[in-house]
Amino acid sequence: MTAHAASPGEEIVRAACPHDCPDTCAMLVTVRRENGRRLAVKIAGDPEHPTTRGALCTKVSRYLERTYHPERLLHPLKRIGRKGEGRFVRVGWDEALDDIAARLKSIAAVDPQRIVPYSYAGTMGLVQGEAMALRFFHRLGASLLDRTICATAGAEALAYTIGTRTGPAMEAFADAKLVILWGTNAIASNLHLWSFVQQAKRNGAKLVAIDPWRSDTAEKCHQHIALLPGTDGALALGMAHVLIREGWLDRDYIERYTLGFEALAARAAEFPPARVAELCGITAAEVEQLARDYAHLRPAAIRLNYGMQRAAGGGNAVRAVACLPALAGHWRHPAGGVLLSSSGVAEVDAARLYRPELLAGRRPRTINMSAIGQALANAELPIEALIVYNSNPVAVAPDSRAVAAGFAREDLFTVVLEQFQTDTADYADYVLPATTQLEHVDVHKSYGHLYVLANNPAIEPLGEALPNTEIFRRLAAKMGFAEPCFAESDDELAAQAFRRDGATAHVTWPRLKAAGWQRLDVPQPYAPFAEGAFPTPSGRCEFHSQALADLGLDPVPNYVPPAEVADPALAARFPLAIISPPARNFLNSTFVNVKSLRDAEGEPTLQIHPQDAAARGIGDGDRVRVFNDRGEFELTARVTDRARPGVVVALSIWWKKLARDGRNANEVTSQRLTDIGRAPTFYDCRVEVTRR
Ligand SMILES: Nc1nc2c(c(=O)[nH]1)N[C@H]1C(S)=C(S)[C@@H](COP(=O)(O)OP(=O)(O)OC[C@H]3O[C@@H](n4cnc5c(=O)[nH]c(N)nc54)[C@H](O)[C@@H]3O)O[C@H]1N2
Ligand SMILES: Nc1nc2c(c(=O)[nH]1)N[C@H]1C(S)=C(S)[C@@H](COP(=O)(O)OP(=O)(O)OC[C@H]3O[C@@H](n4cnc5c(=O)[nH]c(N)nc54)[C@H](O)[C@@H]3O)O[C@H]1N2
Ligand code: SF4
Ligand SMILES: [Mo]
Repeated sequence: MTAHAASPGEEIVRAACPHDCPDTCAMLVTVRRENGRRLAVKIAGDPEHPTTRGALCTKVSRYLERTYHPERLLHPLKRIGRKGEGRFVRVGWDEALDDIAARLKSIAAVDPQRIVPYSYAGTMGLVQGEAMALRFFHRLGASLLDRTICATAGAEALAYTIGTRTGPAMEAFADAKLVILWGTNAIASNLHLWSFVQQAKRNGAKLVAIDPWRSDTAEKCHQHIALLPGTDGALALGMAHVLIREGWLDRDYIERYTLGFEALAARAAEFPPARVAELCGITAAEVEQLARDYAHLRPAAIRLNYGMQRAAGGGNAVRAVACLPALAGHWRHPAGGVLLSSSGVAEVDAARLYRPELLAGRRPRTINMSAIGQALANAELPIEALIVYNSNPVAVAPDSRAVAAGFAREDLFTVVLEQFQTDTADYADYVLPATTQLEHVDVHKSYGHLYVLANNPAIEPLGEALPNTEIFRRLAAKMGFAEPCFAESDDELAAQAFRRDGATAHVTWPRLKAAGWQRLDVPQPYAPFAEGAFPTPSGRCEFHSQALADLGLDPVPNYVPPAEVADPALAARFPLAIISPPARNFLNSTFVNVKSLRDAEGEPTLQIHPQDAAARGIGDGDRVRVFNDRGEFELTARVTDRARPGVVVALSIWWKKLARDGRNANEVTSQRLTDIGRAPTFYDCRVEVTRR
């Protein structure tokens, strides 16, 4: 802590941004002592961290406003109103935990699988994430949760293609000559990558955005290809078609380091630019030009983001894109290749951290979090208790009417660990107050860069809030779980987070805690597949995947059209596609209750193209109703050509209760899953829009 000397009476604490964002920023929190308690007075990005470079985004610059928010939950609460109504009374920790333990024991006596955890990435911290929680649920024998709501389509598609989740380092994007921002509004969702991309631009690189919507990012690129949602697989196969037709291939790379070129070539032959143009709603010239640039502007770095895998064919689309750098040989350069996630580099020591042996041979059923609405309605596999932490499913899970109906079940016992009274907390029997990142210990890896980080607590917990770990520790004690692993401290958990070999072999908790962050032990410069070495079964980039064939799936990337386009009757009744990508000032549904950020975002809006608006008599500023067979919600129309014809855009994820009609975009999204990875299809969704 020497480099950033604090003023007298102040101290600077090294912390990490906990949010579900690829940038995982290194933070410096300035703390002062007031009335015997520590008070955080300033939060900033660490200027020495190589990707944070001293800057935090607008959202987390407001983290103090969020931490000291007057509506922070500071005491355990017990429901007195109807489910969803949000009426609670304050209770003591012991009373709450005694009652919860009694309820869980009586359910577990019949079948512990009737108890289900529901969690995602409210914090990305490995300690406050699943460390104590999974130990607890494993010991209990509760249902397992398949955590699919964000990334599994892309993650599994990458696994079948390149064997892991990695790509060019974030910093290396500065050296690319072509940057393709493919389904990513980096200015909103990956700000620090964007600053390296701007460096590339200043060095003469061409920037191309592939996105149905003219996002802030697309607006600043040299070219924007506004394809229809869910058609990326066709575009990638069209690029492969042109590369192969023209012989723009790195034949040596293909020969040495790939598997199944002939099969891929046969598939790509089915995707001539004219056909691709029709499928994607773009021009054949755009396909040709993109392939030409990809072959000739070297190295080319593709930044893929998860937005493009939220459709029925999301897995195949990621696979198709992930084949491109091997065809053209871009992996040879540190600034070439494709980056969807870097989370495969630092490996969590899951066996030590999560203690699967506590299952003691039991094999509980698995519930897919993306279809929680269906799971809560399934009488054959009843769910009697839900324990929610680090997630806000009533706002974020698809097909929200079904989700809310499930949460409203009177026979369901629901506990929600939260920092705020969210839409989900309104349905809880007990709400348990959780600490924020400034109040607890944690350790982080990143899915965007190549560093691990420590989070030191800056202040004491506010009110009676407790870290998730401590809540599960106390609950374990009430349940009579006596294993020593339930007594471990947060520092002990942090020390067990990473494997002691590979890229994290040199990481020790005391050192990380003091330094704040450490680079992973990978070569610098980093070009993971310059000489093949793909961690796939064949050791090659698998254009053809035997593992997929063994599952009865198409072994070669194909174009799988959006499910709601593939159904012509449905597509005719609901002529518009809706996408609900991240709003810049929110992080999923986090920060929606921070007034300054909500004010910056304004109100829930629907961006609609002038033609589509005119056809429906909709003017800018009109209230509109968006609906399909699953549900409906209301927004204010923004008539703009940033939305392409046929596609409407509702930036998300609003808290339902902070929207005028008490609803959000997930009223219309479906519980259908992707081709690979069992993931949600938020952006594979057809609607009609009318003026109110
Ligand atoms: N400010 C902010 N940052 C965030 C988040 C947030 O909510 N707010 N969320 C975080 C999370 S959880 C995640 S998973 C990440 C990444 O989350 P992503 O959902 O990938 O987010 P974006 O980078 O905004 O990219 C989505 C972009 O893809 C476009 N898109 C939608 N459908 C398609 C499609 O079918 N094809 C193509 N090519 N593009 C499509 C959208 O118009 C949008 O511009 O961002 C993280 N960062
Ligand atoms: N329509 C639509 N829906 C979407 C998406 C979309 O683009 N469009 N994006 C999807 C994606 S990519 C994702 S990742 C999911 C995100 O879904 P979630 O992971 O549920 O994310 P958040 O909505 O941010 O909710 C996280 C909650 O965790 C709480 N929290 C934070 N830290 C802690 C802690 O330490 N302890 C406890 N107990 N609670 C904590 C926060 O207060 C917050 O309410 O949403 C998905 N839903
Ligand atoms: S949300 Fe992302 S960009 Fe913002 S501070 Fe956190 S890691 Fe950095
Ligand atoms: Mo996500």
